[in-house]
Amino acid sequence: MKWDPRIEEMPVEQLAELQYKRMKTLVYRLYSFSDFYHKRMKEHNVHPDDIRSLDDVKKLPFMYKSDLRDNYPDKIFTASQDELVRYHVSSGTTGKPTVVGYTQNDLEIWTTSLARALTGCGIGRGDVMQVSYGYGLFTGGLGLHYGAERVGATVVPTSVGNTERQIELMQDLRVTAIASTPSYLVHIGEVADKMGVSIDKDTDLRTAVLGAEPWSVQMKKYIQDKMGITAHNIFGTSEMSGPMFCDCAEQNGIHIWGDIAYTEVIDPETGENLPEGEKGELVMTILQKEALPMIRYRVGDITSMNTEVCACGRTHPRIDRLQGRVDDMLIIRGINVFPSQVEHALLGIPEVSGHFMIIVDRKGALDEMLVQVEMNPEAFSDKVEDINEIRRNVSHVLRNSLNVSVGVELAAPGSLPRFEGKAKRVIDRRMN
Ligand code: ADP
Ligand code: K
Ligand code: ZN
Repeated sequence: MKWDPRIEEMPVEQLAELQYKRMKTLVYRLYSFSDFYHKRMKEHNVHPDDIRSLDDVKKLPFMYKSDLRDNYPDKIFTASQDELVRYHVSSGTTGKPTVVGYTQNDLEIWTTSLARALTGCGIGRGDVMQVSYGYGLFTGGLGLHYGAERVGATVVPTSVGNTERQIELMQDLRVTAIASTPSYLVHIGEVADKMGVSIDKDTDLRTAVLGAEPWSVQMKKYIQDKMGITAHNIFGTSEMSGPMFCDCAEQNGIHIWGDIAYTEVIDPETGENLPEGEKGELVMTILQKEALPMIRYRVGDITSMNTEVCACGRTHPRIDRLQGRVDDMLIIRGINVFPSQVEHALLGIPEVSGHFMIIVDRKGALDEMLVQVEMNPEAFSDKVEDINEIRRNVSHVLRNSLNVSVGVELAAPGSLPRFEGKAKRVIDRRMN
């Protein structure tokens, strides 16, 4: 089933032609109307007239997450306040968040993209879809919510948390599909087991669209074989609008809608484009975005590209399951966390020092993050109440700045490792 077969099955040459036209329009528009892009293109000695084919896109400069942070909150926006209808906020690399904005048309394209994605997973009228992504500043909840309504599914907007209640509702409302992080779905399965409910046998849940964090083929197998749910892979970042691209019934790569986005995979060291099938850093240009345009955005995820027409008939390119990141971003329960954010937050607390370690592990299905931080010698005390008070404060500050709960352990001054050269502050035990 396809939401918009005319577009989704568009002949490859025609799709390339459309991409080229949109790229050209975008580049001219931004060269003329965006100070940021005008300057960036000038610095790289490229003029819109230099783009004479899709291949010439290589000549255009990259855009980075740091550009969004440096232009906080909205200096790169190309829509006026009158035209903006929504903001979402995501994590930056240094504790400063990045803000993305949407015009009505941007929301429409995002929703359309999800309508195609969900239809491709067989979700539509008659389905009851539980949206167990967080609703709020993150894009997952609201994005999937409107996408599911668009295809005519009945939405149960549970958001994340209160898992037992989610399982009761799943049964009572005969939920057939769910959107969540893969680890949260496995957690739901474990809680259900404890309640004596088998997701496979005692619920109607058959389809899941899972994303916001890397997940392995083994995890997919577990969800499909043990929980009896077809596990689709959905991908996107807030800079693109949010989750928007998904695999289809073939479950063999994520379709990136070519009329909406132009995809490249590059060598992260040299910036050179890599041949199809080779693994590298994902770079995306969103061809139709009004409020926050993105040309050659360095997404940071590692994947490879495949432009072969899919067995489902869709002609749009696919990317392979994402294999982690080129930078040090951690994803904790779907939430992006940079170690530099932790550092930034700790610097604001007088009782602790800048020496810290982050230990990430998985308790059951869920990520647990522990921050060990040294106390400052002046604040060091042997009174348990004092220590507990400081620890509570540190966890509170971290929770507020990272948007995710973390465990905190206070260490004695001088007790944590010191590093020569690049500090290795993260121990990630999740893949063991
Ligand atoms: P979201 O709100 O959808 O999590 P963010 O912009 O906060 O969007 O996070 C985007 C990042 O999340 C991606 O760059 C990627 O690292 C990770 N991510 C999202 N979906 C997937 C997926 N299906 N597989 C692996 N990683 C993913
Ligand atoms: K994420
Ligand atoms: Zn397909």
